[in-house]
Amino acid sequence: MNSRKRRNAEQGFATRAIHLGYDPSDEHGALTPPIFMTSTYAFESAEAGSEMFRGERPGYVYGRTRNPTQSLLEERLASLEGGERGLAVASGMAAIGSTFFTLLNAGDEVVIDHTLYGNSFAFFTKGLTRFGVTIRLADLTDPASLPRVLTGRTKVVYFETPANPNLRVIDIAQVSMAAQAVSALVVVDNTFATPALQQPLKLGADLVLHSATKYLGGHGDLLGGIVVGRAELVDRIRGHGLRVLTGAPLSPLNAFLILRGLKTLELRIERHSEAAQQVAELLADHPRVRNLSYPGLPSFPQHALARRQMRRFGGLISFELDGGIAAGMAFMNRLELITRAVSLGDTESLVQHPASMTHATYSPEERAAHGIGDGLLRMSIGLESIEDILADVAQALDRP
Ligand code: 3LM
Repeated sequence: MNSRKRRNAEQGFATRAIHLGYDPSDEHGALTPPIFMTSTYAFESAEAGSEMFRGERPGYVYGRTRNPTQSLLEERLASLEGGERGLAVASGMAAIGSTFFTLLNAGDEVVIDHTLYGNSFAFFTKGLTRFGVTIRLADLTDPASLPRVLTGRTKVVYFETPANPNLRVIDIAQVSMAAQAVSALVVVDNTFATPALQQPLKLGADLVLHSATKYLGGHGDLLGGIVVGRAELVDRIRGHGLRVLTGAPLSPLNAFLILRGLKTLELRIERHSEAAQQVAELLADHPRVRNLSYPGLPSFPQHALARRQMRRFGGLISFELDGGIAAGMAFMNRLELITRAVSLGDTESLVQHPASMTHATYSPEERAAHGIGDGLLRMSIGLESIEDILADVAQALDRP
């Protein structure tokens, strides 16, 4: 490591997000890291290739497992999350798949919080259960419930905080302590908060994963996923889960775009959080709004925990309107600036209806039991001028 790279490792969050691991003098002075658009790598000799395959010689072999543009992204994300090693893959679901196919065997048990992104919930309850894995659901907002579902077979405890779509906040340190007591690994989906707001590894989690499609990329123009944690664990996920089982690497172009997104992550999250706080306050004062969830509101049930655990409260809000699903749909259709679309964390403000969209994988009974109301709406507050976002929400609420 040259001196510039060494210095990077000790610098602040935004500095590392912009510089860490890259020295322009290594690449003809190019300010921006190059995109290595290659699927395979030439071996210096036949023997060198064989040695690389045996892991006896460092170097790049084939793009399904490693690529230099990805490596830079992995190094930066690992630093921002406070972990040893990162792994970049094709999507958030690829991160979840590669991780769990590596960690689990038939007969193992996984504890999941009952509120997860719809396809993550389906991955566990409809996917892994086909292969002899038992899934136990828990309400992890109440850590006292955890010992009741942990058994000698529990391999992993998995949750999102804040959770998709209703933003429930889970105490990472408390859940990690309880899981450690039975030697279970804790895996946290940090997509909603990003490392700019919380770093689960520092609170006791073993692995953090992301849909990089959201805030990390930040511009709604790519799909990607990231896993970060101890080198031993992440190397296993790369060598087995990614290479052998999912075969879903991130493209070098998308690695480049996520590196570009990371440069403004801290700035963007500040602005998303500021705007969302203002929209949440507007909604809190409106007589037609019910079940409003935003961790930054003093009325939010876990506001004190959110304040302890998060630096700010992020860009997502969920709520229902008087009149339920029909009123919610009408509100969505009246919005003029805020775009009707799934996904989140983009520069554009987005609104969607979880029961019929992102969480349609839950049965109506599961949604009812897990606090995902049929009329619930989820907004991802973007980076447009805050007064324009507020005006759009206000007109859609008040127009008959
Ligand atoms: C969504 N979410 O609109 P990808 N973890 C979390 C997520 O929110 C998501 C993933 C993992 C949404 C996507 S729904 C058709 C669109 C907390 C995705 C999965 O595989 O990169 O989409 O990540 O809530």
